[in-house]
Amino acid sequence: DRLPELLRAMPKAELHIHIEGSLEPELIFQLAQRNQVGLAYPDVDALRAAYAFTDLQSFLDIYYAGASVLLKEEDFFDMAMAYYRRAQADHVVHAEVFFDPQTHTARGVPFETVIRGLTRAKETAQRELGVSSELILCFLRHLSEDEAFATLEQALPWRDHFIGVGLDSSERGNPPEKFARVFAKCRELGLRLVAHAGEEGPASYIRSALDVLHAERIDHGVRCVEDPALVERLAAERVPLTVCPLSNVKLCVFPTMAQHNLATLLERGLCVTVNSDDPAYFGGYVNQNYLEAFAALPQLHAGHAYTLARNSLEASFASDADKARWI
Ligand code: ES4
Ligand code: ZN
Repeated sequence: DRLPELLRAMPKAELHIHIEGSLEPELIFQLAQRNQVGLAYPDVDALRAAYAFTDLQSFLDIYYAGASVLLKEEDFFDMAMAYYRRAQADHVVHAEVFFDPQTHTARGVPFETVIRGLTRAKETAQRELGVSSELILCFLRHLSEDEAFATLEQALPWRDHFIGVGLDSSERGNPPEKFARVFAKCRELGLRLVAHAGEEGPASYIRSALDVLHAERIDHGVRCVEDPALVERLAAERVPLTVCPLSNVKLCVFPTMAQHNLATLLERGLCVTVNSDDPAYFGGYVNQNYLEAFAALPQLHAGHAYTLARNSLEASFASDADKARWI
């Protein structure tokens, strides 16, 4: 069976990766030592043993704790370079990388430190690894819209360093409507717009992300199947869904990979992509997501592999010239 080799080797884009979720336990301990930050776990094995999640919130608690070791520009650079090396190994030609500035500014780390480290890594990855990428600033939806506006204000001097904004963190009880005004402002500024919706939250959050926020892509979106008219619309408008199979299983959105709806979404004609979300926490980088999904879902064949890879390149915010080179 040559399908695994095809999945590994085909050129692809990754459109849903939280850079703080690429922080491996070994690097967490290395940075904790370098920065003299205390951790609640004695060693790498104890930390990894805590990666048993029951839902999104149980993951986010440990994800924000892991990010506490990031203090200096070099830390953000080292974290992102480790991701870019893994992405290159998985034949990722283009990545659109989420970052959560509020997780850092809330701890007294200046926005400038975060963006300088990530930008330097982005440029180094292009130059030394041939991996192109863009940065997407995510607002934390468990915080207020005023706090999102304050973050946007801090980011504006760095406007040319990120291509768009997203919305992440605790979905339930934090609907897209809460961020309508800040997304409207970002839209006026010409920023590209994406939002997490329909991961743990209902299909109605996907509708609001489209109609209220004007999101161009939906991150996750797997709960769209609960609303057949919405599925029709997503297909007709070719709204990309950035699906993260291993994430969905680790956070108990689906009990097992065999029960994941990836094949169903493809069958309904949706522009689905496969992504890693938080690879250090969920059991693998993007190729592992392709491999495990295809291994568990017998309906998926080589044709679906090509479709998923082509979708990822097409749904990216890369230039038409770059897309023409890749597709
Ligand atoms: C996230 Cl899986 C997921 N969902 C929402 N927000 C996030 N931030 C990092 N990973
Ligand atoms: Zn995510």
